[in-house]
Amino acid sequence: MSKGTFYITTPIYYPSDKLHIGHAYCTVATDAMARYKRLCGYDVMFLTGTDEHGMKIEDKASQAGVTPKQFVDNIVEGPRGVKDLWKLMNISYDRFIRTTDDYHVTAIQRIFKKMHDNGDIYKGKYVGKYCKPCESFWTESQLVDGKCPDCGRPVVDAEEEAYFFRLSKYADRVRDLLENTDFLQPRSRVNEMVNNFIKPGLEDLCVSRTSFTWGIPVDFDPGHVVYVWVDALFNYMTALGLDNDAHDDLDKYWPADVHFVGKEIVRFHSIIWPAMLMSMGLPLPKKVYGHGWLNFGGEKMSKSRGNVVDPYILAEKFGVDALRFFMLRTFPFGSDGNFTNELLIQTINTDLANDLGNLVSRTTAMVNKYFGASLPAGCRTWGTPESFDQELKAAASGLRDRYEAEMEWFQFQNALEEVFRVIQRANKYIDENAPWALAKDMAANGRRLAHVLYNLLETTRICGVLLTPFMPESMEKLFAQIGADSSVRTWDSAKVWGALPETAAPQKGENLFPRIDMEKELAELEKLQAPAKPAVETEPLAEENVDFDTFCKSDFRAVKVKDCQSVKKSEKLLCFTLDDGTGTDRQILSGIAKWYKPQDLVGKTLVAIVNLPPRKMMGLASNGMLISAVHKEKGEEKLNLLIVDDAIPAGAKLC
Ligand code: ME8
Repeated sequence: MSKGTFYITTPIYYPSDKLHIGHAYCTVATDAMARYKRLCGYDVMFLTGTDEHGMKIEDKASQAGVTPKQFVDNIVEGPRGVKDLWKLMNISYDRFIRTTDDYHVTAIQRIFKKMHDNGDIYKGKYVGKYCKPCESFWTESQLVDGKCPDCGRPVVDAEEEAYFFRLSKYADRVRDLLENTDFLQPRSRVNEMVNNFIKPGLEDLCVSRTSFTWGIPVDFDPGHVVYVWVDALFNYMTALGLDNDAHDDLDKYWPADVHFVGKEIVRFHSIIWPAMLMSMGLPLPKKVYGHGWLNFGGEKMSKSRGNVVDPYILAEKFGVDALRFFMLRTFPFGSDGNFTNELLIQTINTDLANDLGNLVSRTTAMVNKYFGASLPAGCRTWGTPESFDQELKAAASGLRDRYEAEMEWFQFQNALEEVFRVIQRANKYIDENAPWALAKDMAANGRRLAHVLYNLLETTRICGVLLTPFMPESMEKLFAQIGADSSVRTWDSAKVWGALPETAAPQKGENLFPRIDMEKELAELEKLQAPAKPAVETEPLAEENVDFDTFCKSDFRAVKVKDCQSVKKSEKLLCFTLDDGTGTDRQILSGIAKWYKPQDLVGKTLVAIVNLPPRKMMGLASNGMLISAVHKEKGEEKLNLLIVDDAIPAGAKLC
């Protein structure tokens, strides 16, 4: 009998590039959660999909010389595309939504119209900034150093007639939801939302665009397309049948039990999403969980930063289950984690090869060696229990409750820690009992030996059941090796010590998790990953054009360094005395002390922009700026001054 329903979602992915293991992180977590709930006996709906509209996709398609639909079709359905990746990672989703699906398009048009009809969507004029990669609108005051506060990339000016959603109207209700309920987790994200977005005042949200066409048309006002986030967020309900006939599961599964989302999109899910549902008079999801990022080299793994790790390479080398396990075992779900190949191999070697793999192979080998096909009937209760028997049994039979307590709060790492404590306890139990010593005198110790081995098989079984959501394929193999049939792989049986029949027939099989030669594999990975991880990273090109006349006003000159000194009390600044061809020395300060020794620059000819307004730094005047080139090498920031040919005289104009 079903324990009820459980509806869980991942964000729907932008098919603007191939996905990487950063994307797989959230989906693997969702999959583990969905499998766990199914194991517990819930009727689970696990939704994932793709978010296929927006200016970025339109731009990318045009660069690739195909239509936007052809472009997204290839990334979603094509080789090594989104669906292939989920197959590789063994993702057990129940439904896959594409926002280009007809039913979704129609439903969004109806939803938009309803919010227009109820007065929450109105027409106005949008003037502000837009971040193309994030598909986000920002006001000037929200920018950080003039750039997108989410991703740090340049924004473009946007001004157009547009529809607005009355987000401001829902500010108090949303604040109450965040502050006084468990809606948003982990709790630390609540302060972030309230302080950064609600307290400064929620502004109405621009929810239509006219500057591009690749979106869902507003059917009552041609030329407008629905803002991609309105289109995207409602996927969680259209996929169940909201305002469409393609599905009919809304009553059964809505409200969602939890939306798993990355931390940078918590704002959309915990402020805009509930406000729109309030406007529509619809029930709110029960929870939003904002997980951390998988970083690589200290920065969020993302295609535009060029620091992505290819899941295919890792899965082929180490197996999908090891990769799934690694992501959830190593990093707390709510915080960021830094991916390294070393850490991956270390986790596989320690937890999977040493602890779990050894337990299974040693136990099954000993059963076969000392008893043949199976243990003798009755061995479960033979002998007087030793204190370490009691300890092991207590640890294993109490495990399910401890694991459940962690899983219910999405604490995968802690749940796995509980399981591995028991596995480690079982390995210690082997040493405490020294079965090889007992086996020397089977007449005297045979019964004790059988009992010890039974305890080990039974502990392994319980751990195997609880590891199934994380490593489904490997646990199938584990169960086959310890002789546990489907009746003792259940949630209920995970709490019952002794459920494994004594005469189950364990069979030593292939090594579940072979030990990895760290040095050899690291060297190979380095080679394989090199193309995906460029040694040299440069800033993306500016998205905004500067008009020609403005550019021509900048006066670039060759300048010769007459003197260069460190600036007292400053770690960054160097003070240059320059010949700019006018006959009067020019002083410029430049924050490049990290890269140059002052004496090395004397006599060099550099390039400076000389018509910037004077600035004071550390009490010294700076009249212009030296031009340098910046890039990153293996994640480290590098800077090179533009040093030009000595044949260029000081004062020569660059044009
Ligand atoms: O945000 N580590 O799509 P998306 C962890 N279409 N998670 C990561 C990650 C990393 N390195 N890189 C990406 C969108 N993600 C929207 C969602 S939902 C209505 C619309 C996560 O493809 C990211 O945090 O850019 C996000 O949760 C998910 O991948 C999809 O990102």
